[in-house]
Amino acid sequence: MTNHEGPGITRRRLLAGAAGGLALALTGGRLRSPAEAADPGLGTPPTDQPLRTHVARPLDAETPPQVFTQYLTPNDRFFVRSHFGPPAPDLVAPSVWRLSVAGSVERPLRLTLNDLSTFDEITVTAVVQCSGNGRAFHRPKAPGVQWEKGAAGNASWTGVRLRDVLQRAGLTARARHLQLQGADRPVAASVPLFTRSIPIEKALHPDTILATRMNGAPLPLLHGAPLRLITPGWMADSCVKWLTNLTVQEEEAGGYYMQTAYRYPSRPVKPGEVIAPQDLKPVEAMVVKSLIAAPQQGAILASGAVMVQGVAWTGEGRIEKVEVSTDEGRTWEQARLVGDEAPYAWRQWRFLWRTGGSGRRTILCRATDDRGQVQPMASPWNPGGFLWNGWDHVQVQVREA
Ligand SMILES: Nc1nc2c(c(=O)[nH]1)N[C@H]1C(S)=C(S)[C@@H](COP(=O)(O)O)O[C@H]1N2
Ligand SMILES: [Mo]
Repeated sequence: MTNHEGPGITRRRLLAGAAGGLALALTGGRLRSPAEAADPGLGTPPTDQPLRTHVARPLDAETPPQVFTQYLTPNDRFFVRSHFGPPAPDLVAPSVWRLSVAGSVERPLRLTLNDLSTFDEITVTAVVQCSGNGRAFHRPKAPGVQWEKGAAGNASWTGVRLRDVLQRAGLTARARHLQLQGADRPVAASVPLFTRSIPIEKALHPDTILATRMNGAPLPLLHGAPLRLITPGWMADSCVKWLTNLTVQEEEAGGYYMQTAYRYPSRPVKPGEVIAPQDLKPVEAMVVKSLIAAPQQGAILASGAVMVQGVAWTGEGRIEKVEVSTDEGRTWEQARLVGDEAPYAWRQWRFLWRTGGSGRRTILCRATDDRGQVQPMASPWNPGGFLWNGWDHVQVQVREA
């Protein structure tokens, strides 16, 4: 596997970026005490780690990386992304909310939440990740919300199979794509709706679900209540929230959010290059990725044994290994994969680092999946700043014990 280095990106620049502004941005200038730092808090739930807000209205906020010491990301610590904010609550109240299934179907449906509860229930644990997660690390900068590490989370999603609902409606021979529309609306009528579509194969996949619950609790409004789509293994722009309309059709959805936004070049491109429309494909599957959850950026550690921990996941495959480097990528050692393993969830990992010496050190991690995808030092540049999966890095200060 090649290292997809974006043009002009060198390892030195990557590490210089890690050492500079990012360190302070992530710690807010606060450093942990040596006692705190020596114990990264294995397994202990985070207490006071609010989301980091990028945009207040509509809310775009990311999860601080230390929350990823937990396997499941708590609902109130799960990143929030929405183009227009949630619909007015009365539009999605159970008394008025309906799911319409229309288009190339034999029997159009209008389902209440009660109707949906008659289908078999299924729970899938899956990572939901914004396509723009890590956009802040692309060089040159790509326009859009400058997400760092936390526009992703791992949750258990409970609901019914989209396939079962579509089969009740009965697909016709023309069914190629499923268009998805939620109840959220832009403030101005001139702004396009967040209309998306997925290929019918993904819609009929037995793990694709219409979710009403998140981590065992009713789906929060910010995360799409009363109903959202979960496309396990795929980027979150397909996970339409506040879902009201399913339309079976021959073509991909039209409009800005399917035809212009959330597209990725199918060949390497240079920054500023004009890309022909046929060379841009919708963002679909996730790419292999790992993150360091502890120690935190900027931590002060007593020299000795330090437990490094994090998570790793990939789109349609499984995590084979996670490696850690504490010498700026010259040598790599394998981390231990621990905890639950489920197809679309992330895998936790741990690495016991014997620091030796003292001074400023950078911890790097990279994951490999069973399809031979290796997390690259830096991800290929693309105009949307999507699919960042460069090596993760955390910089710490090691002090004589
Ligand atoms: N209806 C609707 N669904 C949506 C969006 C939206 O703006 N409107 N944003 C999408 C994007 S880009 C992301 S990253 C995820 C975010 O899901 P979360 O807020 O539950 O983390 O929702 C997706 N579903
Ligand atoms: Mo997103």
